[in-house]
Amino acid sequence: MRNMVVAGGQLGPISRDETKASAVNRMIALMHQAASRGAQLIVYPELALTTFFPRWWVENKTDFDHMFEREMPNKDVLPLFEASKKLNIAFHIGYAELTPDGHRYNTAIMVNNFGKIIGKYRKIHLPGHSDNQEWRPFQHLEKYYFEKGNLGFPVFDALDAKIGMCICNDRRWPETWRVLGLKGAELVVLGYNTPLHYPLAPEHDHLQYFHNELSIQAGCYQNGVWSVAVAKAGFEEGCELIGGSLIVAPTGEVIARSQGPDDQIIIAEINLDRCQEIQENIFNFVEHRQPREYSLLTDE
Ligand code: CDT
Repeated sequence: MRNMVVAGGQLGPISRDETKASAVNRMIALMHQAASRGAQLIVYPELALTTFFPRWWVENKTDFDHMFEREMPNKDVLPLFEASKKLNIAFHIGYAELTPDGHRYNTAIMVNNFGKIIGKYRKIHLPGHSDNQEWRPFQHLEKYYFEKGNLGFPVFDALDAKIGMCICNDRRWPETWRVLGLKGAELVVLGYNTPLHYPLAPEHDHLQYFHNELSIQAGCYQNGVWSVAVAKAGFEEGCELIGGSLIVAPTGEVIARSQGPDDQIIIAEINLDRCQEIQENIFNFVEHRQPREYSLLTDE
């Protein structure tokens, strides 16, 4: 048995004027809770250092450059790296990345318990729009603020596991999970900021929690992987974000779920060898996949 204790560090809302140092302090408090319960890994949300700024249009996107990180770690985030070393716990965190040559990405990194960045992902499925749509109660301008990620869907060795990464909207796409599954992932970590209200189809608002669980449970089952999926939740700058952070087994069963929209941890002991129950049977890719019939999936 390859057992591992994993945690999700769900965050409540982050206001527009909250400092990154304050957000980091909140995450350190959650890290202490998780470590005291034996966690080896804690997963934080997408864009965990700031409010979800793509909800605002500005004529010049550089007006929001202060929401981006130019290096990692930097002075605001260093205390989180130091806490992780002291507490002997790895972590995953999402943030807005501004590269030295001026590219902007919605990024997540995995940091081991020695404070070393061992995995990085830049979000590929960017939802929303790139123009100012004033009819909306709030914007969803990820296509304006970010470029599509250029690192593929990574799976890397860490904590004696094969860990895959994706971010928020990626979790709704079966292709994300299948690529991670084909690369041998055993645990998929992800964070999200999901508004309860979907202006394009408000008749689906009551289904937001359901669609979150449905996507993650299906992704886990159909690829025989574990997942820790973590929200930034609650009423943030006039926009209600769903909570419902989850830990899901390779069978698709939910084994931990957050309660309410505030800062809190979810935690579970998982057995990575249980991936084989699915990967060697119903979804044995070598035995049963028919990739020649799937070429339409990758044709432009
Ligand atoms: N952050 C993010 O990707 N949120 C999207 C909202 C979809 S509606 C534009 C999500 O898939 O949850």
